[in-house]
Parts: sequence; C-alpha cells; structure tokens
Amino acid sequence: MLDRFAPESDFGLDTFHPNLHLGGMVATSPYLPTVRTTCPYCAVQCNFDLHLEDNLPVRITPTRECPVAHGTVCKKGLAALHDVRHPDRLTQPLLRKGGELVAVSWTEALAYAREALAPAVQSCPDATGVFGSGSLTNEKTYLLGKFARLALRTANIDYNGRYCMASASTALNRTVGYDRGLGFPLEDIGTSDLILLVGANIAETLPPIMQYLKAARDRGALIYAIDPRATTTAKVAGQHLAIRPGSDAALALGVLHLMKIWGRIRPTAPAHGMAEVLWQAEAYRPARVARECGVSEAEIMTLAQRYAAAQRPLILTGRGAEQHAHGTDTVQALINLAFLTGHFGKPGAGYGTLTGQGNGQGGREHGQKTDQLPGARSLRNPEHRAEMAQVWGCLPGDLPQPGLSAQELLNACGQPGGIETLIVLGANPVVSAAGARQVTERLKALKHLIVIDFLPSETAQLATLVLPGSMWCEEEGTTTNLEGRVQRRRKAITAPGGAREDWRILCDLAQAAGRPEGFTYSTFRELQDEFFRATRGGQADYSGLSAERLDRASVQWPVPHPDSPGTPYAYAPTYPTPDRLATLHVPQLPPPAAPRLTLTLTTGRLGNQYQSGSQTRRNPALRADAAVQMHPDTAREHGLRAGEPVTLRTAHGETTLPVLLAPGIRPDTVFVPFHWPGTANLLTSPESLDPLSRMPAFKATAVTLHPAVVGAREPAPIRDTPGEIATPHPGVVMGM
Ligand SMILES: Nc1nc2c(c(=O)[nH]1)N[C@H]1C(S)=C(S)[C@@H](COP(=O)(O)OP(=O)(O)OC[C@H]3O[C@@H](n4cnc5c(=O)[nH]c(N)nc54)[C@H](O)[C@@H]3O)O[C@H]1N2
Ligand SMILES: Nc1nc2c(c(=O)[nH]1)N[C@H]1C(S)=C(S)[C@@H](COP(=O)(O)OP(=O)(O)OC[C@H]3O[C@@H](n4cnc5c(=O)[nH]c(N)nc54)[C@H](O)[C@@H]3O)O[C@H]1N2
Ligand code: SF4
Ligand SMILES: [Mo]
Repeated sequence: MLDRFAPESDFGLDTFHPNLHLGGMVATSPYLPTVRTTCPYCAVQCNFDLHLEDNLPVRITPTRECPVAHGTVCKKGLAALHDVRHPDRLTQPLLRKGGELVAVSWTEALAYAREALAPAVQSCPDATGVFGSGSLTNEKTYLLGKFARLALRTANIDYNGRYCMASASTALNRTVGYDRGLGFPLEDIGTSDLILLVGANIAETLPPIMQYLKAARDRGALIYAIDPRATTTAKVAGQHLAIRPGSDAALALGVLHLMKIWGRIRPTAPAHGMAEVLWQAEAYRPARVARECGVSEAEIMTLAQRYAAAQRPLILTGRGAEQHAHGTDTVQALINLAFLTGHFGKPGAGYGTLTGQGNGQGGREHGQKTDQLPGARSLRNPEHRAEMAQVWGCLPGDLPQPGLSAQELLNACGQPGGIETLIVLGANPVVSAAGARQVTERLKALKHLIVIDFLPSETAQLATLVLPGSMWCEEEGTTTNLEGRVQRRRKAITAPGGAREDWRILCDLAQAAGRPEGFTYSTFRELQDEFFRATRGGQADYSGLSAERLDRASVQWPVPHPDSPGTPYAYAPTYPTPDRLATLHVPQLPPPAAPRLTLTLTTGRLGNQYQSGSQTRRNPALRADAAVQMHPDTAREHGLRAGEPVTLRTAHGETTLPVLLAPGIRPDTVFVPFHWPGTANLLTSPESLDPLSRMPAFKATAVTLHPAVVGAREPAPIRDTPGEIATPHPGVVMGM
C-alpha cells in the first residue's frame, strides 16, 4: 500500500496525496462498494472513502472532493482502519468481579448500572459525574448533555475540551459573545501576508493545513512559528521566534506597545475597554519584553515592524499559547492586538484558534460543557433555560445549574461529599488529565466508574463497568471542523459482537437510571432531527441542516434555516452582546518571571501519535518512542547523553525517560509528549488551573533533572503496547 503514497511536497511533510501520484487517477477499485466519511482523529476532519469487502473497510482513499484537505490526508488518517477489528477491540460488557474485569451480558451490565445510577438520581444526583469528549459527534454531545441533566439530574458534567481550547474559547466568548475557532474559511489563510503561529505545530498536528500556508507563502507571506522548540513547522515556516514557555502575553503586549508608538492603532469597531488595554501596554517596552520572552530586543522589533507593515496579518494560536494557568489572558492579549490594529474579523486576518479534536468545535457547542445548553446557550441564562426546557418538555427549574469543570470533577472523585459514580465517554483521563497520578488515585476511590469505549484504554482498565461502544465508521452523525464546517459522518459497518452504538448505550443508561422519558428514539434519525431543532435560536444554530442537505455539501454555522447559505465569516461586527459591542479585557498576568533556577517543562504532541495514545499506540504504522527532548548543552550540564535515562522531578511527581537531544529547543526548556502513561502528566499539576477557563497548566511546570540510578527504581512504562499485534479479519489492511 504505502509505496503508492508519496509526500506531496516539501511543505506538506506528513501529508499524502495519492491522486497526484497516480496521474490524476483515483486509487479506488471499481469493484468495491465505498462509503465516504470523515476521519476519526483531528479537527481538520478530512473526508475519505472507505472501500468495503465482506462488510469490512479494507482500504482508505482520500478524495479531491474533500472541501477541507482536497485529497490529502495525514499518516494517522491513512492508518485509521487498524483498530477496527483489532483483537483488543471491546465487544462485550466487562464488569469488575473479585478485582478482575470479566465479560458479562448486557442484561447483567445494565443491572449493575441500575444499582449505580438509580438511587443517586433520587437522593443525591450531583454525586454522579459525567466526563465527555470533543471526539464525539454533535448528536452524541447533545445526547450526553441531555442525559446528564434530564436522566441523571446532575450538574456535574464536563468534558476533555476543557483541556483543549477552553482558554481560547473563554477569551473569544467574553470579548465578542461567541466562539468559532476560525471565523473564515481555511482557504482565506492563503490571502494573509503575515502569519503568526503561536504555539501551534501544525506540520505535525494538523498537516493538511500546511497547504494553505504554502499558498500564502507562494504569494509572499512571511510565516512565523512562535515556539520554544524549532519544530518541523518552524523549519518549514522559515521564521522562528523561540520564546520562553508562558511568555506569549508579554510578546503580544510588547507588539501592541510599539503599534501605539508607531500610530498603528485603528480599532476594528467601537469597543469597551480599549483605553485600559492600551494603558496596560505602555509598560511593555521592548527591553522588558525581550527579557520576559527570553529573546533579543532586535527580534521583537523585527516582528513588530512586520506586523505594522502587514495588510492582513493573522494570529493563530494552538495549545502552546493556551494551556497555561493564564491561558485565557494570553489569548485575550492576542485578540486585543488583532482588534486594536483593525484586523479582527477580516477574511484571512485577525485572530483564530486551531481547534484540536475531531469534533472539538461542535463538542464545545451543544451542552456537554458544564455551563452550557445546546446551540452554545448558557445554562445561567433564564431565557436559554426556558428555551431548552420547552424542547425537552420539562420545567426550567428542572435543569441543574453549572457544576464542576473537568479537572475539578476528577479531583472530586471519591472525596467525601464529592463524586461517587463517574461515567466517561470518549476520554482517557488516566493518561491525559493533569496530575495523572493523583487523578488515578481519585478514580480508584470511586464507588462506580463506568467507561464507554471501544478499546481498553488505561481509564477503562480501572473501571468497575466497561461498556463496548461504537467507532467512527460504525455510526451516523455530524462533526464540525476547525473552521465551523459541519460535515456528515456516515456509517459504513456495524459494530462487532456485543458492541453497541454509543447513542443507544446512553438511552440504555437513562432507562437503567429509571428515567427513560426523552431517551426512547427508535432511530438515529429521530435523535439527529431533535438535535438540529434544539439548536434553533442559539448562537451555534444548526436548525437549517438535515442529513440530506449535508449529503450535498458541508456548511459553516450558523445555519438558521434551510435556505440559509451558512456563515463563512463569523466575526464581522456587530457582535451578539447586549449592546452589540465587543469588550476588550485587560489581561491579568503573573508578575514578570524572575530568572529561573530550574528548567521549564513543556508538553505536547508527536506527529505519529494521537492524544492519550489509546487509538494509536497499538498501530505499527504509527511508531514513536517516549523521550524527553532537551538541548545538548542542557544534557551536558546534567552529565547526560543521548538515550540515557533521566529522572524528571516536579512539585507534582516524577518519571524517568530516555534523553533525546534536540538542538532546536531552548536550553532552559525541556519537552515531553503526553501520549503514553507514565510520561508528561505524571509531572503536571492537578491543582493549577486558569481562573477563567479552568484549563490546567499543561505547558509550563518547573522541573529538575536527575541522572537515573539504574535499577534503583522502576522506570516509567514508556514503550508501545507490548506484545504481538495479531492479524485481525483478513480483509482489514494492517499497517498501511
Ligand atoms: N499527531 C497529532 N495530531 C494532533 C493531536 C495529537 O495528539 N497528535 N491532537 C489534536 C488535538 S486534540 C489538538 S488540541 C491539537 C494540538 O495541536 P498543537 O497546539 O500544534 O500541539 P502541541 O504539541 O500541544 O503544542 C504546540 C506547540 O506549542 C509549543 N509550546 C509549548 N509551550 C509553549 C508556550 O508557552 N508558548 C508557545 N508559543 N509555544 C509553546 C510546543 O513546543 C509545541 O510545539 O492537535 C491535534 N492533532
Ligand atoms: N500534558 C499534556 N496533557 C494534555 C495535553 C497536552 O498538550 N499536554 N493536551 C490535552 C488535550 S488538547 C486534549 S484534547 C486531551 C485529550 O485527552 P483524551 O481525550 O483523554 O485522549 P484520547 O486519547 O483522545 O482519549 C479518547 C478515548 O476515548 C475513546 N474514544 C474516542 N472516540 C470515541 C467515541 O466516539 N466513542 C467511544 N465510546 N469512545 C471513543 C478512545 O478509544 C480513547 O480511549 O489531552 C489533554 N492532555
Ligand atoms: S488526523 Fe486530521 S489531518 Fe490527519 S487525516 Fe485525520 S483529519 Fe486529516
Ligand atoms: Mo486537544
């Protein structure tokens, strides 16, 4: 298979374009039935065709008709079939008996669920928690929120998007009253003349987006990667500003300071708070900013001059800028800069956040956030509560108030007066939550941990009940990509054995909780139509959509009625705020960093792995090793050599990893990927949260290095899932 695919260009790197290689011929067999669907992984949501043989997908081919990636996919997407019939695939409910998880019937599994859920609904509903995911389709997101509020009557539902773009989302919401990652179609990136990628390593994390950067570069745009590491993206971008982790807000304020001095302030629209924001920037002179960011004054001046000269400068943030204890204020500082220089909301310019998970965008709109109702409505707003109560046939007072945010929900598990039962759908917090060791202890202290997954994730392995759910190609639904584009996900095959579609499992659990009313859909279509209808009148209004319409073409929201063409441009003034104006807030920043005695640990991703690794560690086509990246000088100072184990210690925990020498990283920073248990999140803090978004500080933790004494302690489990990968159904192509 692989030899038919070749890298598209020096710019695409991890992106493949099979059609180019076949001289325009599409690499599909004319004999196999195909189903077009969307990728299970990231927020680009590439479309591809699944070719079916004996009712199993045997091959993936990208399609040029994909409105997002135009026939390219990345390695992960191309290898996505691997787990479909993997021997580890969960096909039966598992119940913990005598300490072991053993296979049981659905009847026994649901009897257990009844014991766990039904009494709490009556006596202490908030003792049950629900943890959702940006990997879920819009329909499942909607149903999960409804299930928590109506069936379980709990306030305590939140989701892993809290770990993702919550800071950017919070900053956008409080500035203009709503949040869509990119306010314009991806194509518009090609019209920008200066692109600042702030903590976004897109060549590895969103590879097909590189084609839009290439289009911009071909027209003469300058592209900056602002990242403590010289990433693959930085090498391709050409301009690299290696700032210190956590100093992005100081950089934004420094550029704003110079814009003011150079007479470049021309606000996008009238707004509240502009004078205060400009006043704050007075203090951010280049010398101070250079000191705080750990780069030269000349580099700051050059960047600012280029920003001042650009006609359509675009600031794009990834998790590097956002996942901090002051992530919301960092994004706010960047939005303020874009707004005050007149670029916010313009096509291909201004500010945007690069959403991460497959449905990271839709997942933050339809009610699994603890303070939210479908259509991006607020659970705190009496009118919004009344609207949803009407759709759901309940009283507004029946809807709980907002509850705990994701990390706080995990921290409350098994605590007196806290969470006794947790239901997890689509997340693996044992690996991905901040302070994974402490979180694991909390999960072990629960009375009941119910995990719905299709693979035995590390979280499922701790569960008291595991319910086998559905994979991406086994269900219908919609996802919303990073530019707010709603696309159809199509069912190609049926879930194997006793695995059930997730939406049916949620209805089963509502029944088990003794509250089946509102959860008796006879078909998926009934649920989907209710979901579209429920968003009517909300900011994220999908009510003009239907499966038939999405069959013809994808649409960017809002789509308030069937004749609406959708909304390619989301951030043009005026805004859906009480007085139609934006409000710029003054970023509240920690005091300038004192010279650090310790190193800073930052964390993130590798191109070959996805998230907690649950879906990619088993895949031989996606090999990668856990290691700590450090500058050769740092290694030398600590007496370390390449490949040697080193123990990393923070205030929150420790782990041991091999050294990977990375000359492109700042010498005061080390980088650890989080795709394996026993890696990054043994070192991060479960307590340090952004006050506004409740985002953990994944991207900056003080750390010390200690040569590991071989044999003195167990090294962390860092390798891929051990053992041979047995051959699944002969029709499934392995290791593409
Ligand atoms: N291969 C792969 N692709 C993915 C994913 C995956 O797990 N694997 N996950 C998806 C998801 S959910 C997401 S959210 C996206 C995330 O996509 P990205 O945001 O691109 O991913 P990260 O690696 O978390 O962080 C990006 C960069 O931020 C840098 N950084 C760290 N600290 C700072 C800082 O303080 N300031 C600045 N400016 N930079 C900093 C890191 O060195 C890193 O290169 O990727 C999506 N795509
Ligand atoms: N240190 C550090 N930690 C981080 C980050 C970081 O940069 N650094 N990034 C954070 C970010 S941005 C994110 S998004 C989180 C991600 O963290 P997680 O969401 O915990 O990671 P995933 O590996 O995506 O876990 C998804 C699990 O749900 C299952 N699953 C996926 N889709 C479905 C579905 O449709 N149905 C069912 N039933 N199961 C499903 C998968 O098999 C997998 O076991 O990690 C966060 N943690
Ligand atoms: S992981 Fe993202 S970029 Fe790669 S194929 Fe899937 S949707 Fe496309
Ligand atoms: Mo994410």
